[in-house]
Amino acid sequence: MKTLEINFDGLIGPTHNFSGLATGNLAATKSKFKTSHPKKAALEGLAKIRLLHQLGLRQGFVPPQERPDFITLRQLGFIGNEKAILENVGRGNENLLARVYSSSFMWTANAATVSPSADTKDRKIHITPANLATLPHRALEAPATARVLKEIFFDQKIFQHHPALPTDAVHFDEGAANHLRMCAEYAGPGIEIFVYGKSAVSGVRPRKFVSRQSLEASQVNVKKHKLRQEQVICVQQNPKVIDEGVFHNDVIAMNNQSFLIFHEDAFVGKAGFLKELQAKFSKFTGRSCLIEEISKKRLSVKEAVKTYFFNSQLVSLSNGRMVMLSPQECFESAPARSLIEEIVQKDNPVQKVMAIDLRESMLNGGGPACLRLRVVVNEKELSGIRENYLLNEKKIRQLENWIRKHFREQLSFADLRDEQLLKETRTALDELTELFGLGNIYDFQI
Ligand code: SUG
Repeated sequence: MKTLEINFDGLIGPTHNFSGLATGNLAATKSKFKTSHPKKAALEGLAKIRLLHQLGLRQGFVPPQERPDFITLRQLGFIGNEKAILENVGRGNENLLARVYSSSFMWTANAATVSPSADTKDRKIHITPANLATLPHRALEAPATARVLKEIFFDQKIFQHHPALPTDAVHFDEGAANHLRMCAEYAGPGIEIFVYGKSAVSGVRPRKFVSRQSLEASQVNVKKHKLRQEQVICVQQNPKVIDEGVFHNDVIAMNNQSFLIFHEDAFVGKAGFLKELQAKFSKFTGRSCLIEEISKKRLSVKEAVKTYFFNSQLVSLSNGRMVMLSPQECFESAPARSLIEEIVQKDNPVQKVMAIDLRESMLNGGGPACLRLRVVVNEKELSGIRENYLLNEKKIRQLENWIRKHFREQLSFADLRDEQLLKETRTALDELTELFGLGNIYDFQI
């Protein structure tokens, strides 16, 4: 039976803006209050989807969440009609206004952790939405994410949906951005690597910025996903690199199948980790994995954060070779560019590196790999995914027209107070729901 990886990209929402909400994310902090360009942003995201589709990969999408988030505002005690609520929030609380308008759901690498059936004891695909408990604007996403994932992966005989972990100052979970799966082929067993930044109770941790993933959260995911300990590695991300702006593991390491590329400063206890990985990998796959370690001489952590080299999206083509989709910014940096040239020449599965222009997402600290959630399924399991959320050329064109029709060219922070923006956003989401038959994923009524 054929097994494939489907990338579910988050659609960039009509309220995409720069509010500097993500402490420890240097790009987002630098972009605070810049004018954003929602239409350009969404079209850039869609261009990546189209490219992957044209490369022969299966593509799905996760629709934007409703913004502003009135559910949260009402929970916080705002009453009255929506216009009055918005006026109240807009007058007194800029930070809250920014939070409920954030389009951060677009980075679906943070939507959930997914374990394919080849790894789990009950042979189901396990999905845990991330609680994103570290940052308030991201924590808002979890309930709607859980809902849409259940809608997309509807067949509960195939997909085991878990609730997001409790928000309890112990279990901080940022989803697939801190999860790597090494396998010889998608159909076979994998080694699942859970990268955490701190233990909530003991051990070293960053000094300047927060760590977003806790060991305790990763351990619960391992248990709930019914993974075998022999197929799991929990490794700590180096707190020093978190303090340099590496807020997720996917800013310092990437992988696809048996190929891992990582920065020499990415992990605590690197030698032990690599030894364990090779041992577990060969035990379960009968092969060895291919590891490319990038020295800081080759690429400093600072340059890695600036270019998002490690957030390149590494995908397999039908010929078994790989393509690396790297942020445009890598091609504008001498060290990242020469690294790319070297990777293409070296003896490894990468056939080609392509530049991806995602400037608007990058300004908020999100590169090509941040925008997608990987889901490995075989042909039978594919039938448990709602077709409406899978893309083809026609649907990509429909999405393009939808973006062109509804999204603003630009948005400044002051525009978030504009009641008209709320109306436009509602109309856009309503049309998307109709166009794609998305089911009952939004609470609002037009
Ligand atoms: O959580 N930025 C996101 C970027 C997430 C990138 N994802 C991965 N690396 N997988 C974050 O830091 C900025 C929003 C603002 O400030 O307006 C933001 O949330």
